[in-house]
Amino acid sequence: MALPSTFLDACRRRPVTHTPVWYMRQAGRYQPEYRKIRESYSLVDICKTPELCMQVTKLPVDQLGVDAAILFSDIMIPVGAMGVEFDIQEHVGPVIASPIRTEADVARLHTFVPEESLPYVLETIRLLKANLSVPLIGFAGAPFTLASYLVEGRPSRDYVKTKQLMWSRPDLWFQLMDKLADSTIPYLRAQVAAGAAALQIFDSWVGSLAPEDFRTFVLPTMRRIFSALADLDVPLIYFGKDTAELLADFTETGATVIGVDWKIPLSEACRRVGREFAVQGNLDPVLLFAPWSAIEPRVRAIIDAGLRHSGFVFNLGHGVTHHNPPVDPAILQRLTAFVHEYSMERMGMEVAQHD
Ligand code: 1CP
Repeated sequence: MALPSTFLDACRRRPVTHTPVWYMRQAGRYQPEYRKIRESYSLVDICKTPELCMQVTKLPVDQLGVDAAILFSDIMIPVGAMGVEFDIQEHVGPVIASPIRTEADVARLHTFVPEESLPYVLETIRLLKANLSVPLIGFAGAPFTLASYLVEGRPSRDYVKTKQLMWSRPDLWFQLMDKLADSTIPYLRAQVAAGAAALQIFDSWVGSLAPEDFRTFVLPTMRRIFSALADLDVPLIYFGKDTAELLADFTETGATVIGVDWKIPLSEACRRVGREFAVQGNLDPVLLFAPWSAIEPRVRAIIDAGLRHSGFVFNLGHGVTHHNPPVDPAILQRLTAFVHEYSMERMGMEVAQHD
């Protein structure tokens, strides 16, 4: 039988005794233990070594006391299984050997059988399932965000080539989106079959689109993906940065939990999303470099708004920022404890008022 989980309950908009919390990029460079492992292993090496990958995934759970783990992997891993050669470069991010821009490039992309092409990912999930005390979140990159790397060839600021392809060759654009969706669906289903208890789709850069373009060029594919996952009966989280003006459209994707970045007050995000969806967010990740006296009132405001909504998961508005000097892990530990204690106190006050 599945263990009780405040994270899963909150995602399903069920009553909880405290607000659950996890952090995007909770495993990574800010941790001295991760930096140490990275001296001997590349990111892809870690992903391909289940024992090590389990250890890296578990680290923040043991150290911070978060309510969920997220599989340690990268959105580019399944793209490699589609036949794309890439490298994750230090201080840059994913770099593609030959960017995907023509009909022939798109034709070369192939779907894959997760158990055959990415057995190590599924083995890691099975190990985690047996060794974790909290639910594991599986994930994938959304087609738009993956396409942004494939088409630009590397991280981009303005997505000129991506949008050019989208507007000049909508037929080819949809072929690319379809191929990415055709791989993403079985990949995410395989993660759940191996033991993932929730799924998050990272559409990190979709906020670069005007709402009209989101609806035309992205929404149909996202609907197809989420509807192909609906029968799994696990929470389906959809997250992107700079998406305040897209939140209402996000509710039409079939996701059940909407991720929110920090550029919109959580109360307003909840209003835009409506009561049928849980929300997740939304502390500015750069606040983790500020003194606690600056952090605490912002966290209280987020929790106060989240508790008025049905279904709330505390998170950052994007991943833990990689910077030198790095975020102090002790701050994340303190933040986690504070979210738990403050939310419990607030819920206790509400119960008392109703007595
Ligand atoms: O080598 C390293 O250690 C470099 C940093 C790093 C890490 C820790 C990269 C390169 N990927 C990862 C792991 C990773 N990537 C995780 C697991 C960690 C966790 O959350 O605990 C996850 C969920 C991702 C997903 C990912 N990769 C996203 C979506 C989330 C987000 O941050 O928006 C994206 C956009 C990527 C691409 C990518 N991979 C790595 C970097 C530095 C980037 C971003 C590059 C850019 O700015 O465009």
